[in-house]
Amino acid sequence: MAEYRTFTNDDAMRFADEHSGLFGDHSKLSCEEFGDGNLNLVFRVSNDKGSSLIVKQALPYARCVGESWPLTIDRARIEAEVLLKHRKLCPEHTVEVLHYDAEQAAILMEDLKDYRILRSELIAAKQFPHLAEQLASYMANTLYYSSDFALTGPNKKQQVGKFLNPELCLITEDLFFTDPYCNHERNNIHSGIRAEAQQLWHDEVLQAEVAQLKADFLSKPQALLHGDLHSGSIFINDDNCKVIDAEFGFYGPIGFDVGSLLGNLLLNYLGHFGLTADAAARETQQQYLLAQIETLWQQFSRQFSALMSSECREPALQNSLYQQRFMQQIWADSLGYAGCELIRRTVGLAHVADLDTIGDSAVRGQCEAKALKLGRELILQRHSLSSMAQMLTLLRYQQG
Ligand code: SR1
Ligand code: MG
Repeated sequence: MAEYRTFTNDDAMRFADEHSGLFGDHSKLSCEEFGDGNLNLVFRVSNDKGSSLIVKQALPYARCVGESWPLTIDRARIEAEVLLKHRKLCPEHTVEVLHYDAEQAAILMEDLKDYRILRSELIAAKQFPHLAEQLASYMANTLYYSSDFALTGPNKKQQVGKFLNPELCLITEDLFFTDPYCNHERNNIHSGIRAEAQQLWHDEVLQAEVAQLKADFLSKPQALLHGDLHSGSIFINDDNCKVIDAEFGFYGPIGFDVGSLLGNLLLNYLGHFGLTADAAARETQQQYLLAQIETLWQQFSRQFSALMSSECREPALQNSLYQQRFMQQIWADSLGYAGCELIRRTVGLAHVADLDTIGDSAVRGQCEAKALKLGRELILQRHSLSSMAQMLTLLRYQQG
């Protein structure tokens, strides 16, 4: 295929057939487009023997808004290259990319058909015993091995250059750190929390802290981030989980990935006040989520610290006091970015189903108000909350 054109089902089948040995007989293929994300086309191509692959194509605009929001199709390159890199660093928990075509901005990848999207599963109050350990391992490996602790100075700078992702970073810069704190037309505010949302626009103390977090996002290239590590970017089953959708990847602050994930687990925790009517079932699910949140940080910080102390090749960075300070900084950043995620998913352009699918409008408003309040406290208190136990105490105290 030559010039870029938006794939039809036939194009996707041809693409999958050409670039994999999986199918054999082209005439027996079928295809459906089932993308429901914000940006891309996603096709499943199957044969009559039950084999299937995924074709993902970047559209030249943001799908959720339309052609009035043009967007580079080079994001498919970033996505393919981040996934290939992360798969080298953590093969167990990264989806496999089989082929990438720059011209068509299309990626051929494995179909995780034995897996489900984590967000939908958590909304349905499902539990996965290894969730926190597996995601902690994914983050520790991908973030440590792409950082200054593992790479030489020249190699790291070359990697930073390769993964510059200005257009998608700008989306995050706007949606995460700017829109929720002003009366922006892109915001999407439920009528039940209009007053709480308006308070954000005049909260200069909060805005100063968000400015610091944004400045760090702009200028702290610590590691190759996934860049959009929410529960819709994770496929899971009882045995394993795999991360997908890395088009927002770039070199940024490590706490951004950790905080995005923590923020989404917290959104789900708050959502269950409206999603799960039965008090005992709700309590069980929320306890499960809190245990996962605790384990996620414990395991991530333990693994990342162990890697720093045993693998670091750069003499100056081997200093153990410096390494402790580095972990404390990741912790505070993670809380701050988790707080931003809670706020932007509640009043910004891109919401989450954990809150949006709460049927009772008044209850939804209460859950969203809790998300704004918790988000604000996490941002403001990120340097004084010195442990996960303290963070969980804040959460329980606020909801009590
Ligand atoms: C216009 S893109 C909106 C959001 O969807 C993506 O998944 C990112 O989270 C982005 O902020
Ligand atoms: Mg995505």
